Amino acid sequence: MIYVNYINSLIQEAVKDESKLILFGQNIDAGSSLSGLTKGLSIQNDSLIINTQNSENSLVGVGFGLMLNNVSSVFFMKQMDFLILGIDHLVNTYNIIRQEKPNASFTIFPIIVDSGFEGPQSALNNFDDFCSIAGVEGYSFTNIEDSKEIISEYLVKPGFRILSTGQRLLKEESIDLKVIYKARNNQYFQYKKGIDATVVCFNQALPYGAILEEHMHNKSLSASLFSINSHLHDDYSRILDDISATKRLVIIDDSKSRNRLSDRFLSEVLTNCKLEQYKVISRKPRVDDFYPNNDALDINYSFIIEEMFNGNSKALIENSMSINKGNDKYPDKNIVNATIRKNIIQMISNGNAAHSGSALSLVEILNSIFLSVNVDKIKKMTKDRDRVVLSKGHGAACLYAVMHHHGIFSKNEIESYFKNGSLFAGHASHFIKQVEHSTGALGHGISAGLGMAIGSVSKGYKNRTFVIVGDGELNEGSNWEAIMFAGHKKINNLCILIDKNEYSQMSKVSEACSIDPLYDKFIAFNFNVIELNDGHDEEKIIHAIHSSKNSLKPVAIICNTLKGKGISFMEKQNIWHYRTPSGDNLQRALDELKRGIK
Ligand SMILES: Cc1ncc(C[n+]2csc(CCOP(=O)(O)OP(=O)(O)O)c2C)c(N)n1
Ligand SMILES: [Mg+2]
Repeated sequence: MIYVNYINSLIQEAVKDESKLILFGQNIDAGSSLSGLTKGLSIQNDSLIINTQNSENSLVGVGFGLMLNNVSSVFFMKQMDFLILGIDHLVNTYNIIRQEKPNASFTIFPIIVDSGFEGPQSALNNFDDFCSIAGVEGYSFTNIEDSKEIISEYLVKPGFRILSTGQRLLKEESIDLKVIYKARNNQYFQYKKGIDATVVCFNQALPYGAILEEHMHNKSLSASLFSINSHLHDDYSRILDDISATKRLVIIDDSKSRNRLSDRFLSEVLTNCKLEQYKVISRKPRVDDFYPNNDALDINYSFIIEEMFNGNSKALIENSMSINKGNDKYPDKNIVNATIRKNIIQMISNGNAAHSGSALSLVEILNSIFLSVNVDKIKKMTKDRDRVVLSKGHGAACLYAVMHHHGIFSKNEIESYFKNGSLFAGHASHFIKQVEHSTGALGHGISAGLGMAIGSVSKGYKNRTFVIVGDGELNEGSNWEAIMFAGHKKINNLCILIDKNEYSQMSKVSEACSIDPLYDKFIAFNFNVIELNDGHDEEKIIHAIHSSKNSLKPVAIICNTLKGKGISFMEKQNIWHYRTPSGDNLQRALDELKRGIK
């Protein structure tokens, strides 16, 4: 069975008989994004399933509030990096209540996005860091047996914890390994007992450990195999005894944490055990980790075995990925918006990516901005350039295609979109020189743009900062803090453009959590507001940008747009938030666009 379906069945089982349990998160009714993790949940009459908006900080607070009111809940989250927004609650609110040992249960269940392509904001495979900052219990799992033990034990159990697994594993067939020992509180599991070496896996690395054990077995060597499931330190004496007997240790850790449990474990081993040989297979923490890499480790098993049994050096083996930084040729072309749309669709289709609808609604907004700014300064990245921050970073295909249209990126570069090793990742990435800011986790662009705008005022630059947000994105509370501050300080070189296409990830914004009346809200926050009924009318957008140049307050331009604009069967069809155009769909889209390209 595919692992995501298996985990889904465990969740179903764990919640079905619970009374007065609240399950919440974005689109959890529909399976929690498209992974299917929470699809088809059936619950008791007095329990609730609540589809929420994306506002992770507040929702973590809600979970703790429920707990304080003795109500149990599970918060399902699409990506672990979104939980960063909730870190304040994880540290502070939880600190207040952790001493009380509440009877209610609160579990956060995020997925670690470790399959690359998504962009720097999503490259957070740092579960150890999370648990160590906040001192919270965290468990990861990788296979049939440990998932079953952990989910059935902890999904609904008094107290608070985070449970997680990796996106890469979810897509694969479930791994079936026989457990021969389970440590107290599910801290770790043992899968094999051997005499020649001990293999200890951290984070989501067990599948590599199992392959290594198999390779050893084929060479008539036997290894003990352990996987550490808890991300907080524990008593490892049984593993230390095993290592003392085998005298050979391999540690495999596929996380990107800087504060790794495996480092602490190794120092404990080196203090307590006499080793003949050891190897640590992990990433050396470095800035490249935050490039949009696939987090899979590339392990040369024969080499490791050779080194373990015949090598001299006790070495750290680093796994590195190559990054394609693109080339610097910028063709100078004139392209109409239909061509920009054609490029977007081809980029998304070739990369097998998503977010067509989100990119298509942005075309005129972004193109109008680039038609209004000094592109040459952006190309050269002068200090006084106008700054363009695409806060809804999942619309990156449009940003890249528009910047290509303005001669900033080459065709080759944008064609590498969403391909392994390319910097042109699925979410806007500032590892590309002319992209102002990395976004993708929603709710970050306005505050970063506000800082840029204030910075310009302090330096005396005459430039403006443009931030483009989605309407669903405005559900994030962090936006409103920055909006309030900008209005209060009258930061008039900040211009926010809202792509108001009425849809969020899967539902309508008005259904998930309404942001209306948006015009009045911005007025109340001391902004000058311009609302455009047709957010695809370039002349009007450009006029709004120019006419607000001398505003004494920050500016908001509300653009009423169509999600999927320009391709008839994508317009207002939110399935194109995720679906990749291919085959007949692709052809139909390109045919429709061809008519607009003359
Ligand atoms: C902090 C955070 N929470 C949740 C998500 C998941 N997410 C990706 S796109 C999206 C919908 C955003 O809707 P909107 O801003 O209206 O953009 P649209 O796709 O409609 O252009 C959501 C919730 C995210 N990227 N970041
Ligand atoms: Mg929207």
